[in-house]
Amino acid sequence: MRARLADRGYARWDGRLDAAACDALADLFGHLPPDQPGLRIDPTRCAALAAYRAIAPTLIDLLGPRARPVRALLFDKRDGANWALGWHQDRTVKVAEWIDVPGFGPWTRKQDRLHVAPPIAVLAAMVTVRLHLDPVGPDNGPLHVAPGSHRLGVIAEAAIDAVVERCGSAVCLAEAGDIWFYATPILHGSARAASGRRRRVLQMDIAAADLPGGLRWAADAL
Ligand SMILES: O=C(O)CCC(=O)C(=O)O
Repeated sequence: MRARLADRGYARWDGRLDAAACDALADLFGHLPPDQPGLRIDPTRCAALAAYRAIAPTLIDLLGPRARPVRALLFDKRDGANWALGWHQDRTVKVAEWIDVPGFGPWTRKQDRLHVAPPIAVLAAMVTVRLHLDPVGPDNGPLHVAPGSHRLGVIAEAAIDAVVERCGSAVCLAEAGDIWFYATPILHGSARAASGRRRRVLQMDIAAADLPGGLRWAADAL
């Protein structure tokens, strides 16, 4: 896993979640309003899930003993809440307070949420995991990634097409219970799902390090 993640920037977990772990995850999706594609959930709650406990040893092996979820999102792609996302890097983290620290910015504040783009080294030290509750075939809005793009630092908008051309693209298909691991800065995107198909995913960003200069992950302040 470590070598695959370092080299290509993505890897499927060697195991698969069992039915009980999937059922507990499915319960989380009960809180999602029918027309809403995604929902942020409390990342500290995720650490208690059987699904998280199953992958915790791998995360600790990758990032160290302080590996913990710092952001968690439920995605439910389906009729009525379907979307496509073009190629992009996830560039922001959610923090507890605004403290001006060199290398951090720009800042955005929406309702109670404060996000900042950190130096790329912060993102490069993170792993993103996606836990799948439904089979994901080519027509079901799978994630596409550009292998190796996680090693290229911040990729300017204007350079994205050329990077994808150079790196190529890989499709992350899944069976129910599969888990994909990504280097957080990897270029990725996804297409709409075909009509009548559902694609539920719990996505978590995992970090082990504290932020510098007194900044705190929002998750650590919950
Ligand atoms: O799940 C998806 O379809 C895309 C998610 C994504 O690109 C993101 O969270 O940045």
